[in-house]
Amino acid sequence: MKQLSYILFIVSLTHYSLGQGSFAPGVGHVGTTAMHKDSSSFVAWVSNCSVKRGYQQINDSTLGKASVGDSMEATGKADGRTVSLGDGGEALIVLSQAIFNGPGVDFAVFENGFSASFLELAFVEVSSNGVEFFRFPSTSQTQVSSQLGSFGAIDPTEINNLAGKYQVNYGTPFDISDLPDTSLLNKYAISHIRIKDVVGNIMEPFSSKDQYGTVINDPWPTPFASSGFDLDAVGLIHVNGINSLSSFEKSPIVLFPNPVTNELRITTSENILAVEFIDVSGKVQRYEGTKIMDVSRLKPGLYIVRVSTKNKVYVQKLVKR
Ligand SMILES: [Ca+2]
Ligand SMILES: [Ca+2]
Repeated sequence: MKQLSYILFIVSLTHYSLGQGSFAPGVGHVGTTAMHKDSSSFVAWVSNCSVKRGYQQINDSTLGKASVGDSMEATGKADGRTVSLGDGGEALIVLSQAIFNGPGVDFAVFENGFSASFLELAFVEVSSNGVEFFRFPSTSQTQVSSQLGSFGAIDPTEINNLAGKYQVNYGTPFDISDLPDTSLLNKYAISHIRIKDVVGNIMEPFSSKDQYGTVINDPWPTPFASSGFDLDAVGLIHVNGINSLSSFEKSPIVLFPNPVTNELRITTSENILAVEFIDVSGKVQRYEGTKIMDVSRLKPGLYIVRVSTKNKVYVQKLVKR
């Protein structure tokens, strides 16, 4: 719900003061975790999306469902064009190549908020089998004593692990490490991402709650065709088996020998800035800029090797014996 709300927002000039909450601040402030769409961390963008729309306004089905945008608007690089999910609506992305829990954040979700404080929020969930989904543990410290209103302001420092924390062109990052360890989720082969609109209504039975059971206050009511979370794009950072990703060139990196015992060589015409070895528990060991390295100290097992050059990141699997 952006066009109408923009005008009303300017008129109402709602303010938020920085630093009320415990979490990272908005774009342009020290300590923000917002990721610009041109960040070289993104190695791919999701290429498909299906949407289950919610009602424009969950307590009044006569208004119909949200209808702005097509699910294709959520594919490709973030461009400010979006699909509106409606109250409680969902977007499901089936990844063409699985993503994995690498060092730091692993993917980022883009919305089209037009300011640092007009935010529409969504839960983010992932799955490695398409059946069991696990929700990132979210926190909202926004007051719950009064409904925010259709154009209410949210302080991003009061929001964590909810998509929509940051404004247009800036993704909200997610780290798979934040999810619980369970045999039902393979953090090295995440195949699905699901994004579910936070219903802003703070009253039962409609309210959405964070990981602590606290109600999440979000702009509402929303009697608009563009109601709810507006999904722009999902940028991927740690992608397994890069070769079949259309947006990625075939890797010119070769690791040998593979399996390796003592000395590993990396052949590439590019300058290597860093090499990281990520084991199945997510532990990272880092080597700086070298093409021949002694890996005899690595414990035997399967590793994901992340090779960073000036412009790209290449990912290959390696077996250590
Ligand atoms: Ca991670
Ligand atoms: Ca888009």
